[in-house]
Amino acid sequence: MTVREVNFDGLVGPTHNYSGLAHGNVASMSHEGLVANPREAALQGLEKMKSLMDAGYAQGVLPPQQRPDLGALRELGFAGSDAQVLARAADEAPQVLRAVCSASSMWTANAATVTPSVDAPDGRVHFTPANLQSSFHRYLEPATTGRVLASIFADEARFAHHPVLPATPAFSDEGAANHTRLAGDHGEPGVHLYVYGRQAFGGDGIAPRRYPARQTLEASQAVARQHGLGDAQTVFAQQHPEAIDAGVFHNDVIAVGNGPVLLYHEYAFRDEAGTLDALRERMASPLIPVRVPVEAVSLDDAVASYLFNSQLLSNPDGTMTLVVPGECQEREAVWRCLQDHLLAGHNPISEVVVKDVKQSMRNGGGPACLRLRVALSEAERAALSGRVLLDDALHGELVAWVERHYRDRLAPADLADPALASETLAALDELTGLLRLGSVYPFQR
Ligand code: SUG
Repeated sequence: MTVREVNFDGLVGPTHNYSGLAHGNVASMSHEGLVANPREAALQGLEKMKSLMDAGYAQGVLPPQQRPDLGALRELGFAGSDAQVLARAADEAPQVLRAVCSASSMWTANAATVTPSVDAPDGRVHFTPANLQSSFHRYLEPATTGRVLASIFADEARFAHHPVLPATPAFSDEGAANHTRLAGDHGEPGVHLYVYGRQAFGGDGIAPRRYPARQTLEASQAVARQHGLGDAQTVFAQQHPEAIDAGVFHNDVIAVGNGPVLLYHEYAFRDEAGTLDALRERMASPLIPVRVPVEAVSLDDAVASYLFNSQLLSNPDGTMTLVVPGECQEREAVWRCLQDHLLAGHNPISEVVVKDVKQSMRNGGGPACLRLRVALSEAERAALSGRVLLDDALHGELVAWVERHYRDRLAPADLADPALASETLAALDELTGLLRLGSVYPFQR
């Protein structure tokens, strides 16, 4: 069975802006108020997708969400016409308006956790949308995420969709950004590494002090249970609290795995040796750990460059390509580590590709945040609904769609403009036709 990983990238939505909404995410906090360029952001994302597609990797696309989320504003008591709702929110609760305008669904690594069919007892691909309850702007995502995933992965004989975990701190779930599947090859049975920041019930209480831990052990365990994974297939490891306090708000900011390779920073796990041992005990193929010591790359350099928020991709000849953000070139220690330690070392990484996703990076989203990995067999790929696998024609249509609808300047103050809301709805209505997704947005229902 040929199983390939498909990277489903989130298309950046027309309301992309810098509102400083994410506490503990250093880039989001430090870029608050900057004027964003939504058009450039979407085109940067599409360029990344196209170049990876051209290089032979399977590439998919997921649509942005409906923003501003007028339904959320109405639930919060803002009443009247759409324009009145926006004007009242802008006047009485500007922070709430910023949150309901966030284009944060672009970071599809947080959309869901996915288990490939080869690992699931019922032979189906399993999905759980993440509740993203740690922040209000992201808590608004899972309902639409669930509808989008159900519309694309609609064949019930092949795909299983689970409910979002209870949206409460004990089950705080941020999806695939805290989940790594390790296996000799994508088609072989894998071991699932779930990384959590804190334990809600019991435990020894050791947790970050400065910034929130966004994933709990209990949430990760519940996802593994929903997907039918047993002890022999799962490892639960606590993230190093110091890393979270330095701005590592997801595991994918400090580690990335692919096939048998786990590329990670010395401060990724609270118990590094125990985590590697537990993986080795369970894996059928030898684990290939690639460790970056703190002397080579400090936590600050890791957070600023997003070295570990890279995509590690398998090539047909057994080598791997690391897709890093442009910011890695700007930090000397990081660039040196890439050349001297990673490329020159004994590991399958044979190529580094640099991508410019600066618009997303300023909100703390690198190449790996922008994609949800779904390993699919040929038959599963053929069973997808909608038009979401990228080819030249779809890429061209999406670029033209962005150029037709997106602004090239958006400051937080512009979010109150009622024209932005109507422009966005017109764009999204056209997009669901283009991607053949049906009525996934609240305004279409
Ligand atoms: O949840 N930023 C996102 C970035 C998510 C990155 N994803 C992964 N690491 N997988 C977050 O912190 C900032 C939005 C703003 O400030 O306007 C934001 O939500």
